[in-house]
Amino acid sequence: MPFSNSLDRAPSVLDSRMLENRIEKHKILLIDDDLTHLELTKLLLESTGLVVDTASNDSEAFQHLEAYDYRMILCDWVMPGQDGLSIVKKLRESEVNTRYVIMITSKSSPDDLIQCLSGGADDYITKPFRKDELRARVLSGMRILDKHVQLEKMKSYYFDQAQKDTLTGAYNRAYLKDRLPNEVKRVERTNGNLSVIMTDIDHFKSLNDTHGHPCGDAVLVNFVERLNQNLRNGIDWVCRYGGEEFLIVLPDTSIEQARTVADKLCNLIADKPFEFEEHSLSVTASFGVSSLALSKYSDKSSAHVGLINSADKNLYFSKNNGRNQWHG
Ligand code: GH3
Ligand code: MG
Ligand code: MG
Ligand code: MG
Repeated sequence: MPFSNSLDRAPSVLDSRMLENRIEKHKILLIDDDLTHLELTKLLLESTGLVVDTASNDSEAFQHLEAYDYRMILCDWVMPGQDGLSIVKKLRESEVNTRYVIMITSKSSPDDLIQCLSGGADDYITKPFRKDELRARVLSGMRILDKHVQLEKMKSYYFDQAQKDTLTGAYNRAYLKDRLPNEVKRVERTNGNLSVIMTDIDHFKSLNDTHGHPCGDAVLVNFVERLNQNLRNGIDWVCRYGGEEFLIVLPDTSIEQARTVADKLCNLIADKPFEFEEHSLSVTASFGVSSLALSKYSDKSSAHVGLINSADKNLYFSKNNGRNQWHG
C-alpha cells in the first residue's frame, strides 16, 4: 500500500507555482522495480506538474541517465540486479556531484538510514509514505538544486567578468596574456597559421573633446560590435588592448587572408557613420597586420610578443601615412 490516503491533500497554489517554475530545469528520473508503485508515484508527481521518466531496473536507469542529465532521481533501494544504493554509489563515483537523489525505502532502522545517506543519497523517504511528505521532500530537493543553478550562473558570470572589458565586452589584457601564448602553441603543434590585427581609432581624443565622453564610450561599444559582426563567430576574437586600441586575433589565418580582413574592417568603419543621439559621426580607424612566423624565434615563448609588436609597428606606419588605412 504505497500511499496513506487519509492524509492526502491537493498541493497548495504556492506549491504548484513553485513546482511549475522548476519543471523544465529538473526533470525527475524515478526508479522502482515495483511497477504498481512506479506508476502511482509517477502519477502523483505528474499531478503536481513535474516531468517524470521511469525505469524499472538498473540497466534501464543507466540508459536514461546516459540520454538525459537528470538533476533529481527518486530511487527504490531494494531491487533485483543492482539495488538502488549501488546505482547511487556508481553515479557518485563517476560524476561531479550535481544530482539530488532521494532514496525510497521500506528499510527504516537508523542503521539503514545511515547506510543510505553515507552511500550517497541526499535524502530518503520510507514506504509507505504520505503524498504530501513526498512532495515536501521533492520541493526541498528542488530548492537545493535551484541554489546549485544560481551558483553555477554566478560562477560563469564572474568568470566572464574577469576576462572581459566592462565597457565594450571585448576580452581584456589579462585574457590576452593567457590565451595568445596558447594560440601560438597550437600553431607550433599543427604547423598552422595565426594572424593578428592591431587597430586604433583615429583622432578619438577630438571626438571626445567635441561630443563628450559618453559619446566616445558609445562609439567604442559600437566599434567593437561592428568588428565582431564582421569576424568569424567563435573563432576570431577581439581584445581591448588600450583605451581606443584593439587587438583582433585571427586563428588559422594567413597573412594574405588577414590583409583582406583588415581591408574589409577599415572600409566598414569608414563607410557607415556612427550614430549617437542626434549626431551622425564619421569615424575612421588605422590598422596594422602581422602574421606569426615561428621560425624567426629561437625562444618560442616570446613569439606572441613579437607578433603584437609587429602589428603595432604596422599600425603606426598607417597612422603616420595618413590614417584610415591598413599596413602589413
Ligand atoms: P590617433 O589618431 O593618433 O590615434 O589620435 P587619438 O586622438 O585617437 O589618440 P590619443 O592617444 O591622443 O587619444 C586617445 C583618447 O582616447 C584619449 C582618451 O581620453 C580616450 N579614451 C581612452 N579610453 C576611453 C574610454 O573608455 N572612453 C572614452 N570616451 N574615451 C577614452
Ligand atoms: Mg523494490
Ligand atoms: Mg587613436
Ligand atoms: Mg591610441
